[in-house]
Amino acid sequence: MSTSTTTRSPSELARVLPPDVSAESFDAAIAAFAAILGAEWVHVEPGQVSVYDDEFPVTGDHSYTASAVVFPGSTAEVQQIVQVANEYLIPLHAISTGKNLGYGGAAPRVAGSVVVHVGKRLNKVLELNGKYGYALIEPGVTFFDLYNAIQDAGYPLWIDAPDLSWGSVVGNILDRGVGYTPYGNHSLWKSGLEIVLPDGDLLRTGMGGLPGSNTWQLFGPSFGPQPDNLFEQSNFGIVTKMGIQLMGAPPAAETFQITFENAEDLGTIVDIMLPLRINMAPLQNVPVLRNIFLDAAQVSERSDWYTGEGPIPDDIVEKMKADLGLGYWNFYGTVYGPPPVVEQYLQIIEAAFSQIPGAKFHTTQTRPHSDSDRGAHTLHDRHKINTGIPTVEEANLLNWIPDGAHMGFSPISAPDGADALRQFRMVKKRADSFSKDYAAQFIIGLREMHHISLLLYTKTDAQQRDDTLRLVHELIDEAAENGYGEYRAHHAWADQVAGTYSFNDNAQRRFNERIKDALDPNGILNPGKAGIWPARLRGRGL
Ligand code: EUG
Repeated sequence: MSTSTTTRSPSELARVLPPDVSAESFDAAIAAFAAILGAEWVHVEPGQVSVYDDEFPVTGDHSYTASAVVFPGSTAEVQQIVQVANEYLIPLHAISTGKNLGYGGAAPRVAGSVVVHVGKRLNKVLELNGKYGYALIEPGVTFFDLYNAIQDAGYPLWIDAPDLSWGSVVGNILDRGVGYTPYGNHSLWKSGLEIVLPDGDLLRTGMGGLPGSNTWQLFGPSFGPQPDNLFEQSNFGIVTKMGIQLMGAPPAAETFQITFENAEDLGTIVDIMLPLRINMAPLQNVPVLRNIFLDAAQVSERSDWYTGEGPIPDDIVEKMKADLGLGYWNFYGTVYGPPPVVEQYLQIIEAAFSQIPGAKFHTTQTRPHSDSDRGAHTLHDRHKINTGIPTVEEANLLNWIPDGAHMGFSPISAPDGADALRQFRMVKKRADSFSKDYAAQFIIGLREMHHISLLLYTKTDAQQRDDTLRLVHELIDEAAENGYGEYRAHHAWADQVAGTYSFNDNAQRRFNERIKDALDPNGILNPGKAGIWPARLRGRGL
């Protein structure tokens, strides 16, 4: 959790109460929380609570401001907190560590919610198993923590790091984060959950349901339905433990960078890529295709290149490419195995992409890290990420513009050249019209690509902030008109995104609401998260 100072001015540090809750009721609930946790683990001072504001504010008001924060020290305390919330109808907003930059940070969907900072005190690696390669962890364990625990134990196991490893492993998985080793689809590798349900009941999924079982983290399903994925991007329960399976370290690994000259090479790149990826060889990891702005922002600031009005002109883009030794598109991936296999896979990859005129192929060996070659920076950072080493280098992106923040626009694309080009042109055209740089990457799964645009804005500039939010709203609608949907969303556009999945009179929404109402009849847990509203607060325009 960030401890940066509040973005709210002192005069704004007023108390924000939840909907339908009187000050008396609220105070009684706070007293009950303090009786359970001890007063030190209940924060109500606006100065303490405001550090849970979205680090990247998307509005200028208190739409996403919490009223209090509580810090449970055990699963039993989480259950008791939930029971108090039911009694006083207090909306809770459970977070692990609350990073989730570009998607709302730690902030609740409903103003006045009480943040349950689950990971603050529940931050242990409960078990690390070298024989089978798994960990059982609590929500406060960050990617760095898990990495360090593995190093301390000396096991030849890897984590699968996201771009920024300062956040929670559990939180990342529950918001369907991605990583970049062969285990990059994080959702697939969780194995066994412990969950406090919205009425305070306690559930262990999978083999964890069988007393005395020693296979909880070995086999995700068990007998009967496996509900685990219902707890991702939802508000159906508070996860207090998670099993996660870990990749064994391979004998060798090497990372490549292929630079491609032209923006319009995108279609050919993707079409060459698919057959190499879909069978998990020779492209074994989750490769990424990043455009020039994303890479340039790792090592320079926008004002180093351009200080004029409007989007960065083409001749400046050419200068960036030349100075940095990068292409308009830059493709990064890693191959793993015994050294001869690594060597052979690299040769196949190089040969395939060399069909594209102007393509240049590098590895960490042929393009060493050096201060004089800034274009090598991302290659070496991706090598760390792709070989299980946590970093936070990608945060350099925020220095591209002053007081940088971003909103994430994240449609899924088929791994097809024509689709990639259509999505690229769609975002680029609208970004240009807002004088905003298209800084993006395609993250390549097996049969889909996450097309992530980091829509940067100066967070202290209200006009830029409001424009960027408008841009996101427009893009979601345009994408949906073309059959494209997002994989993840900030609270501010979750309802809109959920609304695009509208088949059969919004059957998905209706299904989610039926589950929500069955599990959470008082509507206390993360109301509105992922566009799922409980009956009590539905249709209220909150
Ligand atoms: C990134 C950012 C995302 C995401 C996946 C990956 C990486 C940025 C803002 O959202 O969903 C470099």
